[in-house]
Amino acid sequence: MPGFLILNGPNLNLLGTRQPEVYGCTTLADIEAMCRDHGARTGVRVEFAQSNHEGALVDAIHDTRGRLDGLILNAGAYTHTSIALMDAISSAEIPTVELHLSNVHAREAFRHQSYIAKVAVGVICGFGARGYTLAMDALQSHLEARS
Ligand code: CA2
Repeated sequence: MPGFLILNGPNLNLLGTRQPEVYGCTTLADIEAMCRDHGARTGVRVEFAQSNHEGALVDAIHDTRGRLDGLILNAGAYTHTSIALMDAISSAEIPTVELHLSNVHAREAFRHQSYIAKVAVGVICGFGARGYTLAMDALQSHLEARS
């Protein structure tokens, strides 16, 4: 059974509590439950984590190396700034899907830049919480096509 880390960056612990017009009403705990449920139905072992700290996210990415099969990363604002996260993905050699709740391309210009996309298999954005399970399916298909 493949194992995926679903990793969430800064401020995503606040989901469902503020700015529902941008990020929806679903909490991160709800999303974790949806992903675990989806994993149980589709045969994927799910690890789920969130941190507000760039170094902790780097550590979590390193820890996937040789242990897990894929990474789904909503790096939050670090998406647009973090060469460290980009390098961590490259060094862990983990197939990665970049994920965003909102359609970052329809928002401010500074959200159009992504360091994660440069090392990702693909990007899913704009589908709200549903994007997490879409990303799981996309990553699973990618791994099946590769093997
Ligand atoms: O759309 C996404 O998923 C983002 O990764 C969310 C980040 C943003 O910086 C990215 O450009 C796009 C921000 C997450 C902030 O989360 C909050 C949740 C509730 C209330 C306030 C912020």
